Parts: sequence; C-alpha cells; structure tokens
Amino acid sequence: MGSEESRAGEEIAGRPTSLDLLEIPHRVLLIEPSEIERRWVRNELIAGQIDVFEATDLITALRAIGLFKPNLILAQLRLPTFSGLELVRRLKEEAATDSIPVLLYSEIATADERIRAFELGATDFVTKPFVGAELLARVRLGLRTRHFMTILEQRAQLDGLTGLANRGFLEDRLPREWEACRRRGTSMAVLMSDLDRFKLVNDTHGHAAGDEVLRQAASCLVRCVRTSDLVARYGGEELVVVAPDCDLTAAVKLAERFRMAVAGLQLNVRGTVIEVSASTGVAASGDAARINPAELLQRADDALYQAKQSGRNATWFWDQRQGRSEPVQDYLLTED
Ligand code: GH3
Ligand code: MG
Ligand code: MG
Repeated sequence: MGSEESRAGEEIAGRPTSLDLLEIPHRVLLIEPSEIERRWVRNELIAGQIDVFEATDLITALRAIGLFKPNLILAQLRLPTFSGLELVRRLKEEAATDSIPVLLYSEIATADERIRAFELGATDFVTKPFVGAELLARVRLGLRTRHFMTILEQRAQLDGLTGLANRGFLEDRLPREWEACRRRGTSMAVLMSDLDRFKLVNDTHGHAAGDEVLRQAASCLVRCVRTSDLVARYGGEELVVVAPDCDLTAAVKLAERFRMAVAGLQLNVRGTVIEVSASTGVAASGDAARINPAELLQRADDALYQAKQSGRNATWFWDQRQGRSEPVQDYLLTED
C-alpha cells in the first residue's frame, strides 16, 4: 500500500504539467477601496509572485484595464458608487474585456449576490474569512484556467499542418475586416492561391513530402504579405490572403511576388529537390466596397479557376469594370 502511494505520488510529480506560474501570464488587477485591505491582499499576491496593479473603484479600474492589460481581476464586491456586480456586467459586455476572469470577494454576501455574480460571468466568489493562501490558490487557478482556454481557443483557430489560420477563423474575420475597410473607405483585397499539380507531388514523392511542400509554400506566402494581412489555409492546398487597406494594384503585385517566390523555392525534402508552382486569383473591393465579402472570395476563386485554365503558374484578377477575370500581365503592363 505504502509503495503504491509513493508510486502514485511520483507519477504526479513527474507529470509534464508546465504549471509553473511564471510560464503562465500572471498580471492581476486588484480593486479594493480600503487602503489597509488592499495592502494585505497585495502583499499576499506579491508573495505568490503575482504582478499586481491596483485600483480603488470601478472607474479607475476600467481605465487601468486598458493600461495594465490584466490576466485576471480580483475585486471587492462592495465598491463605492458601482458594485463589483456592475463591474462584472460591464466587463462581460465588451469584447475587449469579456474573457478576463473576474474573481470577487467580500466580507458578507447574500446567496442572491453570489448567484448573480456567477450569472453575470464571475469566475469565482470568495467570502471571508479566508486565509491569504486560499485567495492565492484561487487566483492561480483562475489564471491557469484562462491560460489553457486561450491556448485551446488559439488552436481551434489554427491549421495544425501549416500553422496558418484555419478556414473557420477566416470566415469569421473576413466580414469584419471588410466592414472595417468599408468604414475607412479603403479597398480590401482577397487572394486565393492553389498549388499546381500538387497531387503529382504526393504521387511522386509521397504524402509526407507533400506536407512539407505545403508547409514551406505557406511560410513563403506569410513572408510575402504585410503583418496586418490574414493568411489562412482555406482547403487542402488552397491558401487565402485577406489584405485590408489594399487596392487591386497592390494585391496583384503581392500575388506575383508570391508566384515568383514559390516558383523559386528549391525544396529539399529528404535529399530530393522538389519544385512547385502556384496559381492565384485576386479580387479587390475598391474604395466603394461594392462587392460584399462572400462575393469577393467568389471572384478570387473565379480568377483562380481562370489562372488554372490558362496553364497554371499564373495570376489572374477579377476585373470589376469588365465583369470577368483577366491575366495580370496585361494589367501590370498598363499600370506601369
Ligand atoms: P491543380 O493544378 O489543378 O490544382 O492540380 P492539383 O493536383 O493540385 O489539384 P487536385 O485538386 O486534383 O489535388 C489536390 C491534391 O492536394 C490532392 C490531395 O491529396 C492533396 N492534398 C490536400 N491536402 C493535403 C495535405 O494536407 N497534405 C498533402 N500532402 N496533400 C494534400
Ligand atoms: Mg492544386
Ligand atoms: Mg486545390
């Protein structure tokens, strides 16, 4: 029995938990109106290696959130003017703050208040008396839970093979970026690229080599775009760029940059040099944003289809005036 116990203990100790608090974001905003109380809580947190920022009421707290960007908020329920419940309500209303865990504490709180806090979205509620170690343990649990949720949320938005955004994320972001560009009165461009004869790469060199080619082509595309552009894996070997504040000329140049960069890649996969090319369809909304985001994607897809039809390793764009796709060579010649 004794040895079983110690084995179980060893297993837990050796588990790759990575739960060292220093690896987990640990910035806590403490909201407490009483100076004495605030000092006590702050010292407990600092002793637990938490970075603490302080506020005394809801108004100063809201201001502090923007500056300090806390990973968790620890707030007294009884705040002057607005209560801790109002704080939770306001934070959960705003997209920028709704994911920050809020832990409330209080001397006395009715069951109704505690229930209301949870209904509004508070993560935890501690009623006094509590010792510092318990408060710290709950704060750490809140930080850890938020951290792992953030990792899961990010993973749900990423493509496992290429590390690019996945299609779900793209479909979520595309209309929002389009709307932001429409408000600014700028053009938004969408590029849809597809690797040429990729099936042949798989058939000739194997699926693992194909995966490596796809990964490298994705990195190549990321290197061609601006940091504000979104690059996503749309399907098997189809990559999409959403480029805000980007007109047709800039988008076409970007597509050509990518086409030439991919064609220049000499991919060395386990001793074999593999060459690959890509075709791209480009569509831009124009300043007036007459095309909605779904149409924009569709136009880029149409242009991509034409690029493939034309023989591949090509860029075609959607010409709004003509109402059809055109090869970029003609466009670049007339622009320059
Ligand atoms: P085209 O020039 O017309 O685009 O020809 P293609 O061979 O690239 O097009 P097709 O759609 O016929 O084939 C796409 C291939 O991409 C088939 C599929 O096996 C491969 N593919 C899709 N996703 C992956 C992946 O994640 N890894 C690998 N290795 N291959 C993939
Ligand atoms: Mg293909
Ligand atoms: Mg394809």
